[in-house]
Amino acid sequence: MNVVKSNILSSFFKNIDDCKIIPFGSGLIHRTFFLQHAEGDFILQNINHHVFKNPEDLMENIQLVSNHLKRNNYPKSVLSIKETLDGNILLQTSENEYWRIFDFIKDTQEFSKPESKKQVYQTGKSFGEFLTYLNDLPVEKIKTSIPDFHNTRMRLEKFEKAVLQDEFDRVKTSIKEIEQIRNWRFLIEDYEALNCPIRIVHADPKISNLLFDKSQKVKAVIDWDTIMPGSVLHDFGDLVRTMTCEEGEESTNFEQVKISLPYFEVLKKGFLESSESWLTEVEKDNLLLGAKVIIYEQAIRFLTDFLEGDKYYNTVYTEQNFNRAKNQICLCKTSFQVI
Ligand code: GN1
Ligand code: MG
Repeated sequence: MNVVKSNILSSFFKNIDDCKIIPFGSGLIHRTFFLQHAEGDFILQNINHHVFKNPEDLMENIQLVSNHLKRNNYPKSVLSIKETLDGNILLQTSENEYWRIFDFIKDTQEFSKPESKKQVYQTGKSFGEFLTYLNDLPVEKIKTSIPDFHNTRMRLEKFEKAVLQDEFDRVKTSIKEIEQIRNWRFLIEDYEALNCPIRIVHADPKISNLLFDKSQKVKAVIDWDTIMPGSVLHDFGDLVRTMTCEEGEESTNFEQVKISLPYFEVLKKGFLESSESWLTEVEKDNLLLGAKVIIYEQAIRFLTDFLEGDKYYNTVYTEQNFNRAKNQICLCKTSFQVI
């Protein structure tokens, strides 16, 4: 599956004789390669169009954001698209595959989970800064890369449908968890009552979507595919979800799945330091609700996928989505202890 056909490369380069292509990174959604060419180093990607139904839209978003950040002297590296020889930002092949190329950002390192309080702080600050630089780009210009991505109400409806259908006879093993999901329904109402402003958000903020330089400073925010109109509360919430628990979402060490208060505090400090000036009072006062809602939503998503037979998230063992859901339920419980 790692073969990249020469017609793909020759759509981007006049000369493809000395290309070197190696599978790259840990992403589960797209197929990603490191590409060495006489013109330079690049990232070549085959976009998963089952998850992203309109690859053109997300590429247009990325180009807009990239140009906007460059124009406004954003202090970090940005994603730069390499166009095809015909001047397109995306290649669609006759087999209905979508390919794109970015310039490679050199001399970086990645982390899959935070290793220190300092990294948690830097992550909060870098995503706050990213949103700050996007805040004066008109939100109407950005397309919704995945419709209803953080529509928790709709996620809950889909969950109820999956419970009702119980196609894989898995409801009987998840009675407790289903009840818990139903009991937290009020979080949706609490969130909706805020009427948060719709802004441009990253929608997948986590440490693995940052590139650090060799001196441990953040060099770039990456994975811009989910950039879309949304709420800052959701981005902050996802940061809490992924950055404040030392056990990751795969952990079955459920007693240890909890929000670390010192991590929560530095995350919030970093995030607000770079975004406070333009956030509304409602947003600033409800960051914690954002965390509760997003953790709740993730629990719903994992449990729904378990009930539907593991169609969306990759799994390597049968109960994996069930365990992920239990993990997120534990994390959500501890979010009620944060004040
Ligand atoms: C997916 O593949 P990854 O880790 O970037 C998902 C996120 C979830 C996450 C949970 C497009 O992200 O929304 O929070 O899994 N992305 C999409 O691990 O569905
Ligand atoms: Mg992602």
